[in-house]
Amino acid sequence: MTYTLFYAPGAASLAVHWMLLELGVPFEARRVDLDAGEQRSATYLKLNPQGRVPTLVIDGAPVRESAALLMLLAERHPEAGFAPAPGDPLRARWMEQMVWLANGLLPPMRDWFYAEKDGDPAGAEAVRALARRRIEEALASLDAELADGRPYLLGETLTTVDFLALMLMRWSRNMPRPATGLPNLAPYIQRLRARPAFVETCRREGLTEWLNA
Ligand SMILES: N[C@@H](CCC(=O)N[C@@H](CS)C(=O)NCC(=O)O)C(=O)O
Repeated sequence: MTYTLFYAPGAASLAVHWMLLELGVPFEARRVDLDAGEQRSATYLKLNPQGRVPTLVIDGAPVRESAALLMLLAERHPEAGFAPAPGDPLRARWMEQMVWLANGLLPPMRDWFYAEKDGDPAGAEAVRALARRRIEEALASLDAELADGRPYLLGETLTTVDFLALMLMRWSRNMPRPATGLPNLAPYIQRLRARPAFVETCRREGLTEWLNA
């Protein structure tokens, strides 16, 4: 079993990088310089035709999409318990949350950051306004889920939902209403950011913002 993660600091690869460290499995991490356009090099496009990170090469085969990678890693390492097993009553909610984060929160985040690049710069402000509304609604809904005092989004157990959600919450740090400003998300974020594997991920990626004091 070999893993090679193609990542960029703080990008959609962060959740996968963090999960690999939580799992404690050996892997190689290769940085992709997005500012230099390395994601569009012929070599990288062979691994990831969309020119995006993350890509995780598993035993020689490239796999893309952060949420899919988290779910796949949970399946490959069931002993870690980062996903409810088939038949577990929480399994449906886990799938629902993973797809909703990937489908409902990640796309408006992309729109917020890439409005000019992905679309017509003349319409970027309108795209960003809609993205902001969707992001704030999604963060409010995550905040409401934690209102019963549960430590993790699925309940008592840390799962891939938390890896994906925290990465997305981190992206809100310079937005008008960051996740850290919500009453139930604030302690949740503190708790997850204290995990040694998260701290180590930030150290390896050279991230100095959004750490616990
Ligand atoms: N749906 C993808 C999104 C990946 C994505 O948009 N990655 C960004 C960084 S956060 C990227 O590679 N951007 C470089 C570019 O678009 O040129 C996933 O979840 O893996």
